[in-house]
Amino acid sequence: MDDIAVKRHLSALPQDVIDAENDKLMAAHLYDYESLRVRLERSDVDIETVVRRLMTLEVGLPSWGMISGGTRFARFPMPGEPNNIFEKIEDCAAVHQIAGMTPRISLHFPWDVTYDYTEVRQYAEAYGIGFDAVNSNTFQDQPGQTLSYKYGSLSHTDRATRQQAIEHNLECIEIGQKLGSNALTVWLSDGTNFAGQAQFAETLERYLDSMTEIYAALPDDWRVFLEHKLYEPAFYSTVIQDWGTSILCAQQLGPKAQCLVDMGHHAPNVNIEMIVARLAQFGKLGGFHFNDSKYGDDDLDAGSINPFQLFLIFNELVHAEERAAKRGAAFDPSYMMDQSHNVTDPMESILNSARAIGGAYAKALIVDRAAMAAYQDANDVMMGHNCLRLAFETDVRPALAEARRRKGGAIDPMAAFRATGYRAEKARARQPRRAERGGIC
Ligand SMILES: [Mn+2]
Repeated sequence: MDDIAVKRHLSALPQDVIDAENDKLMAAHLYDYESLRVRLERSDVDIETVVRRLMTLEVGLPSWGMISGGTRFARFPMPGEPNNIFEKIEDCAAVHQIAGMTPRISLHFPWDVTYDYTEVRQYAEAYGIGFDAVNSNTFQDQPGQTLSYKYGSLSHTDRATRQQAIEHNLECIEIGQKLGSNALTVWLSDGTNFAGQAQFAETLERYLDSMTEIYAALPDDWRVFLEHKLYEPAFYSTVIQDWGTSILCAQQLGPKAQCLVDMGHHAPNVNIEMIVARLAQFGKLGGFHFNDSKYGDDDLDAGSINPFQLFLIFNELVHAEERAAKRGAAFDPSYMMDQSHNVTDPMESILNSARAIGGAYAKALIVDRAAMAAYQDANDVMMGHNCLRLAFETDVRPALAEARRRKGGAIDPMAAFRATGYRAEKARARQPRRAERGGIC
């Protein structure tokens, strides 16, 4: 097995504690890894190839997910939560040190507004952390804001309110440029609660006019992600309510506009993997917000409710990845998490989600695609289905653990994180947060 990558950055966690935890597990890990290697070899799958591809998987972390989330009823903060952007970056770096697959943080404005972005960038770079898409926020009014978003923002009936929302997005792009980000995510909460409140067509026209101005301000190497959401906070209609409206708008805006799929932003039982396939086929799959849900937009930990769905999504992503590679085409969706951690330590939830996302990717990588294609051509339904079932039922944890270990991370993420005593130390060192509202989008 390959050597561990050399560390070139500041460590948020004591590396010797992680290494000591790995030492304890190493004999068992080697045995499990060898068992999986032999098992995969029987299916002509090279475990080294799987591990190397797993090592390329990168998922951005939401800055708002580093603190306890909440519902519209309450938020219950925990001791040791980060109080500012620097502490959020430190937590992100700690997660990345253990998981080895979360090298970027996705900021949200104005929640993450600060006075010196050069300082923020340098601080993050010292930890080896970069910046994912910046997120604008026109779904709530900020202190001192001139015009209200109560009845909408980018699609508002009032030109001046739309202009204010446009300017906020332009400011987000400017901040993102200072940080070295290269994408803007726009989730629009605009919509209606009553039939007759607004005209669907005119509202969408106003949104497109606003987005055209934002699009024009994108630097050459930037993308804008349009994040659709079925409902909430509007409960009768939402302007960008599904992937259909999203792709129509992205196509109208131009090549830099792509669609972002948040797993929780669909009606229950919607075939999300099929949406992924459609968007990828037409070059409009821009990004992902991983999470899970049981009823609606629950923002639960990725893979905690329906791991099979997560696997099926990665099955489409791997298929799209390989399809694009064959044609020499680009396929580079931006993977991010968007979760609300209400009753767990946010860092532990993120570590578990990283494991679920990596596991889904690993299982998708071992699907026997040639066999599945042959079964599909022959209309052998059961055997085609079993190609997916066999991969899904395989315990790929040793491959995932090995990918983490080679990046200096932990064989057992949760055990290593708890062994560092990081949260308890931060509970002593950091100011306690007030129980103000949480933020999810
Ligand atoms: Mn989202």
